[in-house]
Amino acid sequence: MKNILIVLSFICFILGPIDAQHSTDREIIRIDKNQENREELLELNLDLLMEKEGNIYIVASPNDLIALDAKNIPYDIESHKFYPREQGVFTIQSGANGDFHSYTELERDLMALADAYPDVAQVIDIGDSLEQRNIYALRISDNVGLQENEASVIFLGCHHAREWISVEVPYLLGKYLVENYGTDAEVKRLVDNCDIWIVPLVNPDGLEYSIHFYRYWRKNMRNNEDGTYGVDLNRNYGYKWGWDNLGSSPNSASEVYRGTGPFTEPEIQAVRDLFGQKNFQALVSYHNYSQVILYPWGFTEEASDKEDILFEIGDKMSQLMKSVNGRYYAAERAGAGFYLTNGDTTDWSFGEHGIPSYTIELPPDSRITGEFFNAESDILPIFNENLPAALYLIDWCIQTYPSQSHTSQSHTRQQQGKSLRIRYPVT
Ligand code: 0X9
Ligand code: ZN
Repeated sequence: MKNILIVLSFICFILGPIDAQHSTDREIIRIDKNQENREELLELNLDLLMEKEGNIYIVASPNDLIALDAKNIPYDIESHKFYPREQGVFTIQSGANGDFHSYTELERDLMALADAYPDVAQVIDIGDSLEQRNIYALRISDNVGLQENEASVIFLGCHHAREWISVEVPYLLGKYLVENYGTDAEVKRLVDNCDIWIVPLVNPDGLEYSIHFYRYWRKNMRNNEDGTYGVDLNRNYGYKWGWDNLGSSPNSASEVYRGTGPFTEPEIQAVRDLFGQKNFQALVSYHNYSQVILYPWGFTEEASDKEDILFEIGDKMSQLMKSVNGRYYAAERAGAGFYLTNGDTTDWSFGEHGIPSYTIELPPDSRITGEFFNAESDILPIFNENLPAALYLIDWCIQTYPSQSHTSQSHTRQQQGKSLRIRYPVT
C-alpha cells in the first residue's frame, strides 16, 4: 500500500503542471472581432491563438466561457475543426511530433549541419533553459570562427511552445544557406558578407512539454511556486516590461504572464546576452498563427518615429512571400491591430538596440490545411514562401552595414561580453 501511495504521489508530482492548469476541458472558440468588444476581451485575459479574417480564436477554459457568457459576448465552439484531419495530434508520423523537430532531433540536426559544413557553420550554445537544456544558435558565415568586419542578423524561433512551425522555418533557413553555399552564387554572396545567427528554439522546455503532455502549452516551464507554471517568454524582455496589464499580465496563471521582473527567465537572458556580444542589424522572431508580419511598437497603438522604414521593409517581405505560393502576409504595426503586448522581443530589439525587428506570424491557412495546426506537409510550403523574405533581410543588412566607426564599437563589446560556449559538432 505504501508503495502504491509513493507511486501515486510521484505520478501526481510529474503531472502537477497538467492538473494545475489544464486538461481536456479546453475548447477552441471563435469570436467575432470588433471594436465594441475589444476592451472587454482584453480585460478577460484570454489565451489568444490567432486572429484571422475578422475573427479571433481562443483556447478557452470553462471559467472563460462563464466570463464570456456573463458579459454577453457571443462565441462559437470550433474545437472539432482544429485537429488534423485523419490522425490525432499525437499520432502523426514518426513519433509524437512527426516531421516537426523535438529538442533532441534539433540538436542532432544542427550538429550534423555544422559537421557537414564546418567552413561556414558552427553550433553555439548561448545559454541554458530552466530545465538545463541548451539553447542553440547556428552561426553561418564564411570564416565562421572569426570576428569579421561585416553585417550581422538574427533569426529566432519558438518563444511559444505550441508554435512548432516556428522552429522549422529558421532551421530550414540555416540548412538552405549552408547546403547551397557551394553551388549558389547569391547564397555565397550573402553568407560571405553577413554573420547570420539562427536560434530556432528559444523555449526548449516548453516545446518538449507541448509534444509530450499538452499540445497547447505556450509558456516556459517556470514553477511559479503558487501552483501555476510558466512565464510567457514573449513578455519577459526588458523594454517597457510590465507597461500595463493589457499587453501582459501580472497574474502567474495567465498565458501572458510576464514574470516577476524583466529578464527573469534564463531563455531570454540568453538572447539578451547574445546581443551584448554582437551588433545585429535586424531581427526576425518567428511565431504562429495568423499569417502576418508585425513590427514595433507592440506596447502602444502609436507609431514609432521609424514607421516608414519599418513598414517599407515589412511590405517588401510581404510581396516576396506572396510571390511564392500566393499567400498574403500583411505587414502591420503590432499594436495597431487587435491586441497590445509589452515585454516582447521586437519592442526590445527595436527600442533598446534600434534595429528593424519583425514578428512573423506563420500560417495556417485554411486553403492548405483545413484545420488549425499545420500538417507535416505544410512545413516545406511555409518555409519556401518565407525564404525570399529572409534572404532579402540578410541583403538589407549587408547593404546598410555601417561604416568603420560602428565596427570598432562592435569589437569593444565583443571583448567585454562573456564568452560563448561553442559546441563542436559530433563526429
Ligand atoms: O502574443 C504574442 O506574443 C505574439 N503572438 S502569438 O499568437 N504568437 O502569441 C506576438 C504578438 C505581436 N504583438 C502584438 N500583437 N502587439
Ligand atoms: Zn507566439
